[in-house]
Amino acid sequence: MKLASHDKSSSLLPRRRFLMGTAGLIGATALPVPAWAKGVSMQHAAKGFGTMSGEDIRLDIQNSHYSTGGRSGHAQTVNGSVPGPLIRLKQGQNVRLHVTNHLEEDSSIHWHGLLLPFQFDGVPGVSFPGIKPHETFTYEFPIRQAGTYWWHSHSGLQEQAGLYGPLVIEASDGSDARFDRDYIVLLSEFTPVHPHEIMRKLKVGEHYFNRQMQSATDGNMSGDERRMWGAMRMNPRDVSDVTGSTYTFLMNGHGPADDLEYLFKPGERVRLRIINGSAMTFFNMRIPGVPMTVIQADGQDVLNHEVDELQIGVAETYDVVVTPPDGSHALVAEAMDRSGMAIASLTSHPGHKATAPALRETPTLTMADMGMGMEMGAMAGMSGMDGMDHGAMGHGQMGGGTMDHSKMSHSMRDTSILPEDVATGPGVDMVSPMPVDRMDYPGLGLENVGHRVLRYTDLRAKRANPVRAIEREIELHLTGNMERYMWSFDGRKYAAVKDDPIRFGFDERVRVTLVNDTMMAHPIHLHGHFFEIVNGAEQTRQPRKHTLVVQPGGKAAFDLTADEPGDWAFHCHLLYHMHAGMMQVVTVRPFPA
Ligand SMILES: [Cu+2]
Repeated sequence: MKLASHDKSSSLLPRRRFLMGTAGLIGATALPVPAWAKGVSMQHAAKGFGTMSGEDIRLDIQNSHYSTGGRSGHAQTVNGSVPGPLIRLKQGQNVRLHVTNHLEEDSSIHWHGLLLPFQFDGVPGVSFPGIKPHETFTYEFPIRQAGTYWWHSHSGLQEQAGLYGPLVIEASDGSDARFDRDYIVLLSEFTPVHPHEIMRKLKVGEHYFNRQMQSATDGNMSGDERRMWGAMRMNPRDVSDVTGSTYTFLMNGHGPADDLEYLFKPGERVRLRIINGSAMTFFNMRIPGVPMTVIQADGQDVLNHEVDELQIGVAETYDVVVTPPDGSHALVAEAMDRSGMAIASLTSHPGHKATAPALRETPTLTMADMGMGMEMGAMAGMSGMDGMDHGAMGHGQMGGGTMDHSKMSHSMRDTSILPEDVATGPGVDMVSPMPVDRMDYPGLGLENVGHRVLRYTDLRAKRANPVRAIEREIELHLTGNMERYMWSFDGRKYAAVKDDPIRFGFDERVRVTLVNDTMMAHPIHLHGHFFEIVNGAEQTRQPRKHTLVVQPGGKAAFDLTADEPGDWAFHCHLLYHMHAGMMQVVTVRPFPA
């Protein structure tokens, strides 16, 4: 056992050695020690990342140790850092990525948002067998696109442990040179709790991580409202599955205590490539006093749109351009449930730290989040009413009528209203009685913040899409049992549908409508394609995305030209939802199969 070199107190050495030896002995005989902890001296992970470029890139996956702000624990790293390296490529080049797995378990890397042959997409069990311990797999493909993307493990819960990093592809037309600075803002979480322990706790107790619950004697709800939520066995503060009580929120691998700094000179145009590489957290991104011009969504150019704040779902990316005035500005990524934030200083004065804004109040779910969009008019006086989107409300039932709580509770459990092909059973404990399109919803807690917030309905593709008529429409339900932590598509968890993929004919044009029968937002990601989200724009201007957030109790649609043959993963990008079964395989091949 090698002692840390900074420990100069020689009198402590013998005792230290003795204690460590004993601990090792006990560990080996009495406790199930994970393979990575057995006599391995783990490297301490670097925070932040280096850059890898060129045609041959080597990536080494290994166990490490990470700490920030008084929390520390096990991490899994690529090339020794959290996040792993920035992979910076050029549109039109070829790349070979040689990935060596030094773990004692299978691993993989998936290139999130990239168009490529499906056998190099990196999803074990779908596109390839995975990378066995101590083996190397070489991914090889041409780079057909440009923009901001990321990469992450698609094995188990390794992504939560640190196996993720940014991926940027420079456009071949030279357009990336129009900015003075080009920065990555990669958002994620660190947890000292092992990811498998988080999964176990989510299974045994729904509210284990949520310390913001309104109890019956707490908060400002009326007795009537409390009885209503109680009758539905739901809680309006049930916003996130895992919160800041467990997570430290990171920006480029740095916690709030690490004082991350982005430098600029006054007058410069600064591009921020915002990537939500977290496992479970939606973030509200803002720079108080500095407007942001959105120029890209999910790596695809959009028409310039200026906002003061945007909510970014897990696995999404947004590129924004800012021209900050002289001074130090807080670059704030507040967790959607307001349980913490990732933060850095965007400053023209090196070493000068920006003042962090206070966390805002935890937002509260509304009836719209329960799929009662059209009935909200009857809910006058309910908690959260002030923040509601009145545009989405029906106007026929306004007027403060009495509401029948038992009837409402019953309608949310009424699985008979689901289409026949949705499996019902213990995996489905809620349905949305009246799901409405919520594409104009800015995200939970941002309905009434008093400044401009990005909505999906603001996005317009910069390059026009080819005009294609819809040939087929399908509807999929996002289903779950919150208390048992079961998540699925159409009531069937992934293991049960492996042999029954969603089939698209090659080049088929399909409209897919996703109906969210749960009270959580799900960021739904399709591998290997871009779809166009149906956001009210004319078809040629519908923005192309790889991930679509379907708001609670709402529905959302995308148009897809299925022109990438192969088997592709299609799943919720909340890591523990995917792990619990909210995943499917999409197969694209010539008909008849
Ligand atoms: Cu989900």
